[in-house]
Amino acid sequence: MTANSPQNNQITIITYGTFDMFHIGHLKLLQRLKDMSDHLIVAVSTDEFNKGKGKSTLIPYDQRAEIVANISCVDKVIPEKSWDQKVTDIKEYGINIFAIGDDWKGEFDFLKEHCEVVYLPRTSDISTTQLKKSLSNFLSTPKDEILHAIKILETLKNDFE
Ligand code: C2G
Repeated sequence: MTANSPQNNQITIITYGTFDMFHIGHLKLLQRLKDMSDHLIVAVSTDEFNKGKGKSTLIPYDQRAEIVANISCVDKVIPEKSWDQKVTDIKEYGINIFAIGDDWKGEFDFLKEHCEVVYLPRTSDISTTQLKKSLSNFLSTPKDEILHAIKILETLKNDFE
C-alpha cells in the first residue's frame, strides 16, 4: 500500500497544521508523531493559505514556524501554501506516514496510494478557538468586575482556610 518504503528502515512522518497560539494539544500531537518515527516534518500553514481556509491567526506565520521548528521533537518545518501540495511533499521527502488529528478523519484518505495515513485522537479540552474565546471574554470583562470577583474569591478562600 505504501509507495515509500522506509529508507534504511528510517520512518519519516509529515503532518500539517496552523499551530496558532501553540498549546499542549499541539505539543502532544507532535510528540506522539515523533514516537512513531525517526524524522518528523511539520508543514505550517502560511497566513495567505489560512485566509483561503477562512481562518485568521493571532500569531504570524514566521513566528508560528519558528516556534514549531524549535520544538525538540520536530526535525524540519516547511510552509503549507496550498491544499494540493501534499502529494508533491510526500514524494519529495520520501514520506512513509501522513498523520494528522482525527478532526480531519477521512479527509486525506486519498493519500493512501502514496503512503500510510494515520489519524490520531486530539487532546481533549484545549483548542486555539477556545483559548481565543476565553481571552476575548477576559479582555471584554470590565477591569473593576474582575477585581471585584477576585476580592470575593479571596474572601471565600480565607473563609475556607
Ligand atoms: N490538535 C490536537 N489536539 C488539540 C488541538 C489540535 O491533537 N486539542 C491537532 C490537530 O488535530 C492538528 C494539529 O493539532 O492535527 C494542528 O491543529 P491546527 O493548528 O488547528 O491545524 P488546522 O488548522 O486544522 O490545519 O492541511 C491541513 C491543515 O493545515 C490542518
